[in-house]
Amino acid sequence: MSVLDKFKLDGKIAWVTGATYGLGKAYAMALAEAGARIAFNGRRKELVEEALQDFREKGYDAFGAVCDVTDEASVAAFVSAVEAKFGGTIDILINNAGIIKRIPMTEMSVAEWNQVINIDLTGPFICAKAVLPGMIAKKSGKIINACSMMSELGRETVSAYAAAKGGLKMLTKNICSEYGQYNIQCNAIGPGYIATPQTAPLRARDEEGHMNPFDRFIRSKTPAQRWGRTEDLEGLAVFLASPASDFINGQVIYIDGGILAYLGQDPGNLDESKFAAEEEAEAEIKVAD
Ligand code: NAP
Ligand code: GCO
Repeated sequence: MSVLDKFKLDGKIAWVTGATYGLGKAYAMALAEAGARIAFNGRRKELVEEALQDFREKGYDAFGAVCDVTDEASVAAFVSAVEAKFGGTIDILINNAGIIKRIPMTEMSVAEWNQVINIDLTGPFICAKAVLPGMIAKKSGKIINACSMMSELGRETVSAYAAAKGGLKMLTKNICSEYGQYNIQCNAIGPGYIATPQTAPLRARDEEGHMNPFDRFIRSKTPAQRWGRTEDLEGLAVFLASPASDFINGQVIYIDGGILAYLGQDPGNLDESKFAAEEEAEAEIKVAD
């Protein structure tokens, strides 16, 4: 097989969860372009229908349905429908569906915590569990999870999201450990800060048109000084779904424009009043010496 042929997905059945917009839709489009038949879901009927139309307009063989990844019975019905439509079991699963709630931990209700954990961590477990038997029988399969900077780092207000994405990193390693013997590879994509509806509030300008301080912060943390674009992630999705990555297993591959490599900081975001107090304390120490 030529090296370029190893990236082809011709005839494969790929399921991308939460692909009505955002990263999921970009992954699904990329997999379709590489030759896969696409199944996808979302929670809103009108958005599923719109996305289905977009796939079909490009001539892609696609199946979309309403299905919440936290509902095991609905996921089982979805998988059966995909198998009936395409006449085979699922070869590739991208566990993309996810939400975030930006709430200080001390103000977060258990219901809000549970909703994030259920969608971002339990959802991938439910979906992977639904496709693994078919992959084991076929002795071949690719599962790709949507990790995050928050699989490695914490930040204010995202405790449930960070706990879920950290857990998803370990679920990735565990699926690799448990099912690698069946030629199943489970890896994760760890996007940095990518411009999608999920991150739109972090870039929104204020009423006077001033740049969002978080936008400035992310640019200062990213050597490329820009947000990621959905197209920045398509190549890795195809690679991890394809035979070209057959001996890569249990890895999280970060696409973050260098954030995790860089000790960046925007001096403009620092609260200088704190330093004045520190300097005073330091002066006192010097006097004591
Ligand atoms: P997004 O713009 O909010 O899109 C999320 C997609 O998931 C939508 O299609 C949404 O449709 C669907 N979805 C949400 N909950 C669902 C559920 N319970 N069942 C089925 N579908 C569901 O998010 P995104 O920015 O594209 O992010 C995609 C994934 O990458 C997420 O897991 C996210 O955490 C992760 N990620 C994103 C970034 C980033 O910077 N954007 C960075 C790192 C990781 P409905 O709401 O209509 O169901
Ligand atoms: C946030 C963001 C992030 C990103 C992404 C980073 O509020 O900090 O939404 O969590 O979406 O997951 O990799």
